[in-house]
Amino acid sequence: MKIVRADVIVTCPGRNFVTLKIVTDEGVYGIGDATLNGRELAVASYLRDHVCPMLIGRDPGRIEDTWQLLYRGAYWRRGPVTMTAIAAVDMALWDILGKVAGLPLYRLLGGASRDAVMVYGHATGRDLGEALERYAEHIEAGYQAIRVQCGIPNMRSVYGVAKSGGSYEPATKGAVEEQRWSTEKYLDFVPTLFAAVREKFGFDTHLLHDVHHRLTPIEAARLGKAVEPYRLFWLEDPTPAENQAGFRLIREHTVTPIAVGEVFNSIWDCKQLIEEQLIDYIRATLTHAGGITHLKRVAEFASLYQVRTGCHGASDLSPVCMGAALHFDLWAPNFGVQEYMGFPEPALEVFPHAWRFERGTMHPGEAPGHGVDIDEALAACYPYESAYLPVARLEDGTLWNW
Ligand code: KDG
Ligand code: MG
Repeated sequence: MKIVRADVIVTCPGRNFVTLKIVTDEGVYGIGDATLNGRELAVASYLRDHVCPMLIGRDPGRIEDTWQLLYRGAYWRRGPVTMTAIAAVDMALWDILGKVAGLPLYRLLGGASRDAVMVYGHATGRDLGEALERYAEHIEAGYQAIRVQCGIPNMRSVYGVAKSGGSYEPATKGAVEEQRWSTEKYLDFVPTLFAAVREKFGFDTHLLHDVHHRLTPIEAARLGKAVEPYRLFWLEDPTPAENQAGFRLIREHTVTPIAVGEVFNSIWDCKQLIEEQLIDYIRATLTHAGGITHLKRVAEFASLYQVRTGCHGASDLSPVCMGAALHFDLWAPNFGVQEYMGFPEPALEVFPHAWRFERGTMHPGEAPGHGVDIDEALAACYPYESAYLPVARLEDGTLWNW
């Protein structure tokens, strides 16, 4: 079997997605997600202009060799654009392998380690009352794990909260949105939020929260310590992770579990964090961290140190990533939880899928491969729309981590 075509499809059914479709001489094809939020066209070009021509004529079954070729062969290793492009190829090749074998991806990986995948949903409110209402709705829908984010008194905007009170989408069309941030106001308020959740709903649900890189290590340590009584499932991205050793400071002060890694693109981004057991959950995703071949390596390495997976699953990772991630989660022996934000309705139509949601858990389905397809004619009805992630500034105007 040989690869005869590799096409990049850019579409915006509610938000932008980049998809790679690899077609073989036997008519079997596979698809992979190549979406890098706010930088979509860079990956599309990397694939179209540099990677796709290299794939023509190759045996689609040589997945590992193709991964090594694209990683080592580029000479310029790692980085989000490169690793997202490699991930898309890898995902599409595993999809082809599953279709050829007539088996769902999770069975190729070694079979199911559990009956279904626990997912966490997002309860977000512009104020405490609204956040508690959304939390109650998630319990009603059967979620066992719920992330809570909430507007901060006297702060104009905050990460993770939709302005309209509907579902949250950070990318904005047109100009880059500037948000303001006050660490002091946030740290003063956020323990109140967790206290209110536990007081109203008890301790039966797993409670998660995303700090979104906003604190310094010592501030993160203070927060982790302050919220210990509310027994969080995890505190996510408490501080930027370029300096992996910085997490030692957090660990020295708190037993609140830490989750990191949605912006990571290779095992080298988390090597020290995992080896020194500075984190509890690794959040790297298939799409941004080199696909199934590489994330499997990360998960296996993490398992040696009792670090569990908690894959990023925001709505800017396409339904293709979601499908593949659910197979990965069903297999991974050290799985922790999977993020699930849902998708805009048109996106679900453009990407017909075998996965299903049932009362806080998901299953990838039994279709061969990863079980997600693309309706190209429908995708063409939603052309790309330029959109950017916001930036954050401190109240005095200093640019901060968004
Ligand atoms: O593109 C950026 C989003 O994926 C990110 O802001 C979402 O932090 C996020 C999360 O935990 O889902
Ligand atoms: Mg996050």
